[in-house]
Amino acid sequence: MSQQTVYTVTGMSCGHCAASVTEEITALGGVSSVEVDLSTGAVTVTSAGELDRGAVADAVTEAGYRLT
Ligand SMILES: [Cu+2]
Repeated sequence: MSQQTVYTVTGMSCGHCAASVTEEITALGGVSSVEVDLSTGAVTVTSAGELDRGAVADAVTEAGYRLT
């Protein structure tokens, strides 16, 4: 069963930022889609099961941004 979680990421300003965050989060196991809203920083992640928030935070940090 897939589930959606909305995270807020600060520091993204353009499509490249969104692409980096999307790439890093997509690399986490079980993630089927990532949608980024640049105007709000909302990142909607669809995954097969519950994601570990710490792992998502690490992925966002890896991309160069911060999970709030
Ligand atoms: Cu950017």
